[in-house]
Amino acid sequence: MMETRKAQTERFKQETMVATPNVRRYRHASWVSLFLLVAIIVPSLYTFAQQPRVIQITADKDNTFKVAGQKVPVITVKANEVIKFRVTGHKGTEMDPQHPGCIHTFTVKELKDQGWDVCLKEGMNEFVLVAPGKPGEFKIECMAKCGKGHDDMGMKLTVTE
Ligand SMILES: [Cu+2]
Repeated sequence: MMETRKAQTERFKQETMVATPNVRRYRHASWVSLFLLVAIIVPSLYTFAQQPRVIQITADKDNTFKVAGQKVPVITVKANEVIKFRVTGHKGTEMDPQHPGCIHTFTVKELKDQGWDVCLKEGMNEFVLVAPGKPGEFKIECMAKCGKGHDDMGMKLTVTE
């Protein structure tokens, strides 16, 4: 028996109606996964871009601060810059009872209240500090009497615009 045009149309409608939701669901799913992918990647890129700069310093056993590649250690940072310090500490010749447990300290007198006063231990000391908001010259000093050379144990901190 020949299928009438009406019947054909009817059958087509039915097939389409059955097929459409699946396609829609599939399309929907791929948009969701694309969205999830973007939602995961974008924040991680953002976080990566926000990582603070790392500055490596040694607070050495001869009671000096050292920065690799610099004869006279100077640290230059931007105003309000967030810096991650990695300070390797080596015990000097004396321990200061005034600073129990600290082989040296990493101190900027004017910035003590902003966290720039860190007790250094033997080995790796990692800490994050925020540079002051205004340009200027500061001195990073050791406040723990660590033996010969302690009085000169310091390094320049330059804050630029
Ligand atoms: Cu010292």
